[in-house]
Amino acid sequence: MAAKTVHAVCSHDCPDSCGVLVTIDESGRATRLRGDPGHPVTRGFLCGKVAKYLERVYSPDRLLYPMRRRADAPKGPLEHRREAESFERISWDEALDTIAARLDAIARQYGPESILPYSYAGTIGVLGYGSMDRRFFHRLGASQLDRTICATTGGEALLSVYGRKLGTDTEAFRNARFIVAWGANIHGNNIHLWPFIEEARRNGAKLVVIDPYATRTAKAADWYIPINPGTDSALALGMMHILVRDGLYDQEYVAQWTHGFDRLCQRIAAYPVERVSTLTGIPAADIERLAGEYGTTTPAVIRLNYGVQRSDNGGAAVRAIAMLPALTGAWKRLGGGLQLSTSGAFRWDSAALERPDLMLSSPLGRPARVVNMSRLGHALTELRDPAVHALFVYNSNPAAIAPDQGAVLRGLSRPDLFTVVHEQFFTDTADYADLVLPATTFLEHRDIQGAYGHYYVQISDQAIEPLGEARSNVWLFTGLAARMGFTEPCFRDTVDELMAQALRAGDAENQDPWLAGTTPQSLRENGGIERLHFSEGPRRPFQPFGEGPFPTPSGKIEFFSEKLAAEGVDPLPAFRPAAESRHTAEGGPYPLEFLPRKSDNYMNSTFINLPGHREMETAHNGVLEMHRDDAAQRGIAEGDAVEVFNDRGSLRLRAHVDGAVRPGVVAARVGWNKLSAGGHNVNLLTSQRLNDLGGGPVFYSVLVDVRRALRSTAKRA
Ligand SMILES: Nc1nc2c(c(=O)[nH]1)N[C@H]1C(S)=C(S)[C@@H](COP(=O)(O)OP(=O)(O)OC[C@H]3O[C@@H](n4cnc5c(=O)[nH]c(N)nc54)[C@H](O)[C@@H]3O)O[C@H]1N2
Ligand SMILES: Nc1nc2c(c(=O)[nH]1)N[C@H]1C(S)=C(S)[C@@H](COP(=O)(O)OP(=O)(O)OC[C@H]3O[C@@H](n4cnc5c(=O)[nH]c(N)nc54)[C@H](O)[C@@H]3O)O[C@H]1N2
Ligand code: SF4
Ligand SMILES: [Mo]
Repeated sequence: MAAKTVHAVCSHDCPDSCGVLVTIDESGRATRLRGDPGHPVTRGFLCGKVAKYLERVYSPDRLLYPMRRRADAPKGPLEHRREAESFERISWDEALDTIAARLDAIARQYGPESILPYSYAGTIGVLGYGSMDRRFFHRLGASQLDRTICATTGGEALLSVYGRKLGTDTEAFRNARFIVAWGANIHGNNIHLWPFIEEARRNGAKLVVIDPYATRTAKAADWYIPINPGTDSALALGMMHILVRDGLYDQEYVAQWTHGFDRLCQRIAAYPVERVSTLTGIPAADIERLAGEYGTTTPAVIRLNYGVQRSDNGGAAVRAIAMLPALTGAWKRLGGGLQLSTSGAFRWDSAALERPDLMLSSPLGRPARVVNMSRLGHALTELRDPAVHALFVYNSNPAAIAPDQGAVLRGLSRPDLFTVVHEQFFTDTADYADLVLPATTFLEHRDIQGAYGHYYVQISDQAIEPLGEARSNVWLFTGLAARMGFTEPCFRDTVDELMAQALRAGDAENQDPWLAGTTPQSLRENGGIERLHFSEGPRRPFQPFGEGPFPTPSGKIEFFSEKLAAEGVDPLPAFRPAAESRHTAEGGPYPLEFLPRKSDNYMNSTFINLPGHREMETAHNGVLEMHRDDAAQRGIAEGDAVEVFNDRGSLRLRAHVDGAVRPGVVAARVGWNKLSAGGHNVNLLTSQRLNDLGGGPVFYSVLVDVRRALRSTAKRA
C-alpha cells in the first residue's frame, strides 16, 4: 500500500468539528494528523488534545477485545492499567450471543423497559451518535433515554425565543465590533472561533468575558466581568432594563419582528441596576457601561455557551440573554447577533435513522417510558415498574460524568444489574461492567458529521483498520439486531445506506434545501467538506434572524412565550436563585459555591488517562482553586491537602489559594475516579436536581465547604 492522506472529522463533543487530514504510511499505520487547511473554520490547525490524538489511538491501554468479568471479580473500582485482570477475553460471537440471551431473558422476565441504553456524545458523528443503536433499542422496547446531560436546556431556551437553533456564523465574527463571551471558555472549548475574534480585534473590536471563573479567555479579553454563578438572568434582564430606559433598542425591529415587548417591559422594571448589582456581584457602574457599550456598538455579537444553563435558573438565563440581540436588532448586521449553537442548521432525517416507529413493533406495542439521563443514580437505585435490570453504556462514561456520583456508583455496583460497556478504554464505568466491548476511534470507521459551531457538513473517511477487534457502534448494533432475530430490513442497512438516509441523498423532493444535492459522493468530490447551501451563496457568510418570519408559534421572536405558559413555565425570563446558592443558603452549612469544571486539555472525561494529556493539565489535576480570603479563614495554605464536602460526599484535593475565582467560589476539574485521591471526582458533590427547562442538570449550582485534611493525600496518580 502506498502512503496516502485521508480526510476524517474529529468526532469529539466540541463545537468545532474539525476537518482532520490523516497521513497513512505504507503499512497502513497513521503517522500524522493535522487540521485540514481546506476547512474554512479548522484553518489547518487542531487543538492541543487532538494534535496528540495518535497517542490515544495507539495507546497501549486501548481496549482491543471483548471481555467478560471473571466470576470471582466483584464490580467496583479497579486499579488503573490492571483492569483486564478482572476480565477474561472472549470472542465477539460469544459476546453478542451472551448479550442477546441476557437482554431477551430480562425483557421476558421484567418487561423490555427494564433495559436502559445510556449514551451521549463520545462521538458526534451522525451514525455513531444515533442510528442503528436507536433502531435496536426501539425495536427491543427498551426505556428511552432523554439525553439532557449537556445542552437540552439551552436548546429549548433558544427554540422558545427563535424557533430554531441557529446563530451568528462563526466566520462572521470577524465583522463584529463588540464581542461578549458569555459563559464561554473559547480558548478551552471552542478554539477555532478565536482567530476570527482576533481578526475582529485587530480591526478595533472589543472582547468582554462574563464568567465566574477567570478562564484563559478571560485573561486574554479587553474586559473581564466576573459574575456570581447562576445570576446571568438578572444581568441580562438588567441590561434590557437599561437598553429600554435609555432608548438603546431598535424600535422598528422590535415592532416588526418580536412578540411580547410590552410584557417584557413590565418584567424588566423589576430589575433596576442596584438590584442586579447585588445579585450578580457586578458593580452598578460596570453594568451601566456594559449595557451602554453593547447597545451602541455595532455589530455586537454574543458567544453564549452552555456554561450558564448548567444551573437551576439556566433556562431563564439563556432565554434572557438570547433576547438581547432581538431588542437591539443586532441580527440585521453581518457579524451581529448571538451564537449558542448552529446545530439546527443540519436537518438530518433522524426519523429514518432512528426509527422511533419500531417501538410499535416491539413487545410493548407503544412508545417506551422515558428516563432522564441526568438522574441515572435515581434510575438505577429508586426507579420501579419496572426497575432497571440491564444497562447498556456506549459513547459515555457515566461513572465519571453523571451527577450525584454516590448514587450512580451504588446503582452500578448492584450485582443483579447486567451492564454492558462499549468503550475505547477501561473507564470508570467499565470497572462496573459484566461485559466490555472494544470501540473504534474516528480514525477507524466512517461517518458524516455536522457541527454546533459552524455551518459545514463533512464526511469522515476511514483512515486505518480497526485496532485489535475494535468495532463501530453501527457494527455492534447491527450484529446484536441479527442475534435478537430482528427481521426488519432496516437492520441490514449498510453504512453507505445510513449516510444516504441521513442526508436524504438523491431524494430531491424531500431533501432539506440546505443539504440539496449533498451526497456522500459529492462530499468526497469536495474534499470531504461542503458548506450548507444557504440562499446567500457558497462563499457569503450566513446571517440568520435578520428578518422574519420566525419558526415560532407567533411567527416572531418571542419575548413572551404562550407555549411555555401552557407548559406551566414562566412565559417571561426571571431571576430565581438556585436551590443551592449563596442567595438562598445564607448561613447554611455550606457557604461556598463550587464550579466542577471541564479541562482545557481533556474532553469531559475523555483523554484523562493518557500520560501526555495529563502532563498538559498538571497544574489542575487534583487541585481545588480558591480565593485567598476563603483559604485564610480556614487556615489553608498553598498546596495543603483539603477536603471539599457537602451532604453528598467528601473529596480530597490540593489547595491552590490564588485560584481564578472570587471569594465565595471554589473550582476543581472533572477527573477519572480511579486516578483521583480518594477514588472520586467532582461529581461526588453534584446533585441530581433538575433545572427550570428541559430537565437539564445543575452541575454549576453546588454548595460545599472546605477544610484542611487531617492526613495528607499521599496517593495521587
Ligand atoms: N477542551 C475541552 N473542550 C470542550 C469540552 C471539554 O471538556 N474540554 N467539552 C465540550 C462540551 S461537552 C461542551 S457542552 C462544550 C461546552 O462548552 P462551554 O459551554 O464553554 O462549557 P463549560 O466549560 O461548561 O462552561 C463555559 C464557561 O461557563 C462558566 N460558567 C459556569 N457557571 C456560570 C454562570 O453561572 N454564569 C456564567 N456567565 N458562566 C458560568 C464556566 O466557568 C466556564 O468557563 O465544550 C466542548 N468542548
Ligand atoms: N462536573 C461536571 N460534569 C459534567 C460536565 C461538567 O462540565 N462538569 N459536563 C457535562 C457535559 S456538557 C457532557 S456533554 C457530559 C459528557 O459526558 P460523556 O458523553 O460521557 O463524555 P465523555 O466523558 O467524553 O465520555 C465519552 C466516552 O465515549 C467513548 N467513545 C468515544 N467514541 C466512541 C465510539 O465511537 N463508540 C463508543 N462506544 N464509545 C466511544 C470515549 O472513550 C469516552 O469514554 O458530561 C457532563 N458532566
Ligand atoms: S476537539 Fe474540537 S478543536 Fe479539537 S480537533 Fe476536535 S473538533 Fe477540533
Ligand atoms: Mo456537553
